[in-house]
Amino acid sequence: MSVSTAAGRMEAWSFPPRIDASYIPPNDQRYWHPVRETMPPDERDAAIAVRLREVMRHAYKSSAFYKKKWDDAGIDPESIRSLEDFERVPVVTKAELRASQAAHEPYGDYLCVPESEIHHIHGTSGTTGKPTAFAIGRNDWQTIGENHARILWGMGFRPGDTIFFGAIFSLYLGSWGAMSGAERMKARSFPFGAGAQGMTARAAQWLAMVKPAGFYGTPSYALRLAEVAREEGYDPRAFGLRTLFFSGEPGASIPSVRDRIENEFGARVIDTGTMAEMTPFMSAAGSAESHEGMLLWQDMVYHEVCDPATYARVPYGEQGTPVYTHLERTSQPMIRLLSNDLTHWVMEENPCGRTYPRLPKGVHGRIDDMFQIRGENVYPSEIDNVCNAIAGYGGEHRIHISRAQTMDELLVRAEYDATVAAGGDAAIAAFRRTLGDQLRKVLGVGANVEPVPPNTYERTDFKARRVVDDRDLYGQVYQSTHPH
Ligand code: 8LH
Repeated sequence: MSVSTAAGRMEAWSFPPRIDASYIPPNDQRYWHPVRETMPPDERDAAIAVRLREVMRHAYKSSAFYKKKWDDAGIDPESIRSLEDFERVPVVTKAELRASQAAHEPYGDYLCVPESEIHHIHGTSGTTGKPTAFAIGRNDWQTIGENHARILWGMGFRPGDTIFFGAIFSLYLGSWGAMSGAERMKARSFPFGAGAQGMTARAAQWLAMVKPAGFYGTPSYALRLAEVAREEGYDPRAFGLRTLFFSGEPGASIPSVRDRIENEFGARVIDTGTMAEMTPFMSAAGSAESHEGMLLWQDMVYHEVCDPATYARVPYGEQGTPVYTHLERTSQPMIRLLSNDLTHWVMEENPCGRTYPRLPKGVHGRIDDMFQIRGENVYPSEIDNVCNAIAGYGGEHRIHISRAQTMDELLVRAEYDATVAAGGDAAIAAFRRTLGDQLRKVLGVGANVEPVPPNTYERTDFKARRVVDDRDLYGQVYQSTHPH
């Protein structure tokens, strides 16, 4: 089948996208766009190759950033004819975006639409350094709503369902982006938010009153919400939630964390999320039937999992770093944005029938967050998985990495729960032993374990930061005591 026929068969797939805002599938239809979602992957890939060229053409002619970048690399958008050709296109780093915005305030020289077309401004929530601004065009906001509606539909949401957004509404694109999909599919949105003092107790009160079908937030916050709800006398299972979907951090694809949340709320957990720059960031997402890990909805955003050194795609089954390309954004389109996260991908039959590749264990974490203990690579998410699976775990922990002489040392400080506390020293010692044994088994190296009382650590309304890396401190001390 020729590319144009394949592309022609894909419902309303063009660049720039043309959207029929009145379209909603019948309630019993599994797919929003049956052809796009279930077509043979090679036909989709052929159509994506055409689309990549169109997006590149748009970026090349409307942005000095991409023109210079590709001219310098000797890349002509017209020469990109296949997915293999596309791997020659240099990746874009977040540092380049920051530099572009510093030189061309506030949106950078990769805006690609007139400023008058900007519909939403968002930004990075980082508290250090200069923030990055996200400018989203009016048409793009509509496309984002359309894309997220498709994904929420795939998760099993339908018009009339109430979805509670328990995440910060301000700079953070997560809440706004997810809600745009709920609005598009005519669900009932409850933009409750998060982050203000006393808001979690009130969230429990409202959830008990409104009984929504869906909840959106971060996995860390859902666990905190369950704790606070119980303290306030609510049973989170009585909220009647059907599905909680999460983005922003690993958790929803960490088996023991997912199980913990599913047990707390008596509801299904679905993972989603790429990066704010990549909004529609839900283009990696689980579906109602394929709820483990995330499907890569390749016709919205083209996801590659690449070798972190060469940025060429790794074969299915292997590990690499996600590199993302917008296929439907005209404002600030990201073309090969490097995530610096780590994941592995597979191409298998999906229970939902969609023919997308999948990240069976979601996104494992940031490459920077990985550390080495006696030659073994260790991910914070593996430690999260062990802690959450241990009976008597109190809900929070911290991972300390330090350097004693020349070797890195790992110390896990983990809260025990009230039951362990009631059992006294013997129960605490048993908790320490079990956690130590499990960590050794899973990580392949020993870790020091220090049990700490319930509620030692602050909970978060947003993304958890559990790693305390003291090696820099060691480095500074080392350098000051070993002048060269
Ligand atoms: C994840 C996940 C996930 C994000 N599993 N790690 O929430 C989605 C968007 C809006 C977001 O959080 O964007 P932001 O603030 O730019 O952060 C992106 C990073 O967050 C990403 O590179 C990952 O390291 C992490 N992340 N969703 C695991 N489902």
